[in-house]
Amino acid sequence: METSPKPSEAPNSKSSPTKLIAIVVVILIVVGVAAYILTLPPASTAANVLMKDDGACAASAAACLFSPTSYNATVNGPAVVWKNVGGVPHTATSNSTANGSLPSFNSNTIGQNGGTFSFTFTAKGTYHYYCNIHLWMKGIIYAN
Ligand SMILES: [Cu+2]
Repeated sequence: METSPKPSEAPNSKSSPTKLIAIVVVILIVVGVAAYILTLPPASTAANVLMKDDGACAASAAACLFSPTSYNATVNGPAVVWKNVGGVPHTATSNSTANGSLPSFNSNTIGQNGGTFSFTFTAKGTYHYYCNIHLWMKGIIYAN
């Protein structure tokens, strides 16, 4: 009876460092995977309209534009996705004066270097919109 615990202690004392190493390895793997996921670029969103600029967007600069200038959207989706591929922030803001009673939309500021905004058009019509930061940037969405 007294001798039986002694053999079981020996494997225990050997397995403790092994368990510790295993735990450390698991932690390292988890931390490594988490760091990898966190440093991945955001999933690329398929954009329909790109916001382009020359990095300055001086008043009335032709280099600042929505591309394409006009885009055909489908009512009730898929959503239209704007992507800012320029070097300064932009917005996609509906021109409620020109659009009358059509639903309005406003992206608020879309960050440069890849910021996106999506909007699903729910009513057929011609939507004029502009950048609220650079008022000379204008675009049209034809929702059908
Ligand atoms: Cu802009």
